[in-house]
Amino acid sequence: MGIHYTGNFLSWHRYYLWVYEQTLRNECGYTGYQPYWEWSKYVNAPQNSPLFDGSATSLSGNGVFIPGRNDTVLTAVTPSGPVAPLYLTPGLGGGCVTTGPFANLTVNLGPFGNPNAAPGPDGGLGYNPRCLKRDINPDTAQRFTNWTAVLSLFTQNHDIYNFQMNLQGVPGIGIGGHGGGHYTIGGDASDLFASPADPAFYLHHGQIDRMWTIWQNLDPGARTYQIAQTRTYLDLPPSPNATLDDPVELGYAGGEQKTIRDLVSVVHGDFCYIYI
Ligand SMILES: [Cu+2]
Repeated sequence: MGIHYTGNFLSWHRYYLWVYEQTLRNECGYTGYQPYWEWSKYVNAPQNSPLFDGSATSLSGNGVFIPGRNDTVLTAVTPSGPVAPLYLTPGLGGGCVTTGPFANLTVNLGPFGNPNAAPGPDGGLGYNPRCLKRDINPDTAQRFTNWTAVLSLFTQNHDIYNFQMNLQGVPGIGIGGHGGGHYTIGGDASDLFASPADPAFYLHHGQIDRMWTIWQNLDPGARTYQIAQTRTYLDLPPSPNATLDDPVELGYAGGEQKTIRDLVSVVHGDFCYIYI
């Protein structure tokens, strides 16, 4: 609960992605790069995109369609109280992923914090092997990740607080590109804790990281080392502002401890990459 709506949201996820990419290379013999998913490119029919069309070169297709489902209701509590709920229509799937390279992939963690699934054993933190589910949702994609919405992140946000709030979604107003991508894939990818079990998570967060990099590079002198927000989710409970010297760690997922300062630049710290 310390990596969303916090000062380390962008840096923590950048580091997590980088450790994943390093692991693919160093332990699995992968020689490529970590790609990203430009949401707006396939916003009208993400289920038919090269990422999700179920072909051999995709990240597998949609989940099996389950008819007759209700809207997903998203609620949030902010320091000034509960906000109006947001309603997302059901997507085009909802069941297990059965096509493409990740057909029959097993997800072990969760559900946890997934409005469409009851918590798993131990409140969602226990071992719970089951199929990977998706519910690809063009309606959610068009609402939150259309090209105008993506572009406005750069044209409307002149400090990191507003940028990262609008990217994550202002509670009660929207879910931003971050929530938009998670809920466009749906199923396990919209689970607060289990979403990295869907390999598409890494392309979604590659895009998040790309958005941050582009925003920083519009004014690198002023923006690269800008951070905002505190150390707790929406500052609940209240906590100090995050600082560049705050430690960043991935726990069981690996990697050594870093500071936010080590992670904010893609070329000046430990990293050496750009987005093209
Ligand atoms: Cu995310």
